[in-house]
This record gives sequence, C-alpha cells and structure tokens, in this order.
Amino acid sequence: MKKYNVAIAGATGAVGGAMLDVLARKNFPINELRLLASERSVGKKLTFQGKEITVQLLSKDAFTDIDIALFSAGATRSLDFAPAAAAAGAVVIDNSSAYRMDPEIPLVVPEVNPHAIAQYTKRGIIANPNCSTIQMLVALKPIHDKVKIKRIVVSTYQAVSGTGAPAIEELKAQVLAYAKGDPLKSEVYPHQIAFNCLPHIDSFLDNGYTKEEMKMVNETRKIFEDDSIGVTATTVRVPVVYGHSEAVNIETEQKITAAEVKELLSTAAGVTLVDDPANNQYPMAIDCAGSFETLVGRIREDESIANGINLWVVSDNILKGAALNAVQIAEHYIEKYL
Ligand code: NAP
Ligand code: 3JN
Repeated sequence: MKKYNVAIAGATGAVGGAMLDVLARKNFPINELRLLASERSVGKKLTFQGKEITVQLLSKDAFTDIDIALFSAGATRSLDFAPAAAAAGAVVIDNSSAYRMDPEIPLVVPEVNPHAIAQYTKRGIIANPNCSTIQMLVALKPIHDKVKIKRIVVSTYQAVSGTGAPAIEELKAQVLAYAKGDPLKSEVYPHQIAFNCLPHIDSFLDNGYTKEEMKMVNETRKIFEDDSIGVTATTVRVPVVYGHSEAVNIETEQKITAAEVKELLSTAAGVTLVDDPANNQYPMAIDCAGSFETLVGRIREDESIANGINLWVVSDNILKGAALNAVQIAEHYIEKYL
C-alpha cells in the first residue's frame, strides 16, 4: 500500500490532537508525519502510534515533500501558510473559515458532496465546513435527496470544547466555584457559562445574527449547491464539554413521513439512529464523545405545516465536526485523486 507524507499545522491544539488520534485510529497510510505549530511549541514532543515526533515551526518552507497538509491553526495562519503549502505540492485540507466561501475552493462533507473534492486542482486547497453545518448536513442529505428540503430552521446547543481548551477549563472552574459558593470568574465568555446558555457564538454581524449562524446558512447552500434553500439558525453555547446538539426543523417539497425518515436514516452513511423514546433512547451529547457517528433521533412530523419534519442531531464537534471530517476528505483524496 502506498504511504503518504502528512503535515498537521496546529498539531498541538485541540483539533490537531484529535487529528493525530483519528489518523492513528484509522491506521492512515503515513510515511512521514510532520507536526507544525507556533514558536511556543517548537521542540515539544508529541506521540503518534508509540513514536515521539518533535514539533517544528509552521513556516512557508515547512511543506517540502508533503502530500497532504491538514490545517487547524486558525484562519489567519491558513491565509498566511496554506497557499505556500499548496505551491510546494501538498493538497491542503483547511479546518478554518478562511476559504470556505471562496468559489474556487471546494467545501466538503464526504457523506454529502464528495464529488466537490475534484475542484481541489484550482487552488490546491479543500475547506472543511463548520462543525454545526457538518453534522446537520450528514443527517439531512438522505432526506434532501428524496424529497428536496425547501427550508431549515435550526437551533444549536454547542459544547464549550468548540471554543478550545481554555473554555473547558473555565466551565470546570465555574462549576467548582459555584459548588463551593465562591465568586465565578468569566474570561473566555462574556458571561457565566456554568448553569447558563449563551445565545452568542462568534461575533455579531450587522443583520443581528452571529457569524456562527451565518456560517450555517451560507455553508449549507454551498454544500447542497442550492442557493434557494432557506436556512435560519440560532446558535447557543451550553455548559457541555464535548458534543454539539441541534434541534432541526425542515420543510420539504414532497411529503415524507417520520417512519420514512427513520427508514432512510437507518442506512445513511455516518448516521446512527437512536430513536426509541418509549425506552428513553434519544441522542445525547454525553454518548457521542469519541464517536465517529452522527446520532439522530426524536424524528417526528411537524404537525403545524403540510410537509415538515423535526429531528434532534448530536455529534462530537471535535471529531466529525473537525478532525474526522478532514481525515475523511484526505481518504477520499488519496483514493480518487492521488
Ligand atoms: P487551539 O487548541 O487553540 O490550537 C491552536 C493551534 O494553532 C495550536 O497548535 C497552536 O500552536 C497553533 N497556532 C496558533 N497560533 C499560531 C501561530 N502564530 N503560528 C503557528 N501555529 C499557531 O485551537 P483549536 O480548538 O484546536 O482550533 C484551531 C482552529 O481549528 C480554529 O481556530 C478554527 O479555525 C478551527 N476549528 C474548526 C472547527 C470546525 O468547526 N470545523 C472547530 C474548532 C476549530 P501552539 O500550541 O504552539 O500555540
Ligand atoms: O464554537 C464552536 O463550537 C465551533 C468553533 C469554530 C471556530 C472557532 C474559531 C475559529 C471556527 C470555525 O471553524 O468556524 C473558527 C474559524 O476558523 O473561523
């Protein structure tokens, strides 16, 4: 089997660490693994499949002989270094929002639009969507193919790990302080996150929505290749460590029953149906942590309109929402294009 030289830009971060984990769990065919981060981490050692690898500086000349460069070092680093990696001959799979809406760059969820990967030749970069978009579209794609979705109304319940390690620490510290009756400190979020919900993810825009909400609108249209689909989102940060949950309401062109949706999703790629309310079985964030699957349940007809369905969709935001989706893109790329 052919093996590939892979670089991870942002290897010391939360998503970078999950990339190492996913590459190992999938036994990805790696020849050399090059780990890149900021000056702060140069010389640090990370372990991959029992071997220590020394972290090197993310720089424009760090990509010689690399076949695949996985980027998760933030949008600014992607803008600064991804073109150099592509020019050096690597295909870049970028986890940031830097290139997602660039018309020359494919935005890919392998279960949804793997054909778009072919467009990588234009710039040598493939974009990974936002975590909240990915899990929603994994669940909706089979329904969209069958009865065409006209409109999506989604509310998210997003885990603090989406903000990175300091946010996880802030939640834990606030829970401990609350239990002791001590004052709670908020540094990462503008308000207390413990025992609270913040309808505020990323910054606010002039239209009153947040950037996170508009990512869900615009990325859905690009991935479904349908600018007519109506999408409206409310994204909320909740005191959960891993796993984003979403209440998704859809209106379809043709009628589909809840039973038909369950049947469709029972065989859908990347989906596990967890829908047995009589036995208290439904998707929960605590059950998705570490899983490669998107869990879907609470499937029922929206009785307020002719053709409507409600679903509850849960997935590990760091895995399918970021690292796993990127590695799956890499798998498709080597299988079809390298
Ligand atoms: P994180 O834990 O803070 O890690 C950031 C990584 O970027 C670290 O490896 C860090 O290296 C590196 N980095 C930061 N500044 C750098 C610089 N100037 N030069 C080189 N490397 C630098 O963040 P994370 O949670 O892993 O998220 C990283 C990025 O992934 C986010 O900014 C976002 O763009 C993307 N992301 C996407 C999704 C999604 O929805 N698909 C979800 C989460 C995150 P040091 O350790 O040396 O500082
Ligand atoms: O907040 C979350 O749950 C997901 C966070 C995603 C994120 C965090 C920092 C920067 C992104 C993203 O992927 O959209 C970015 C970014 O690259 O803009």
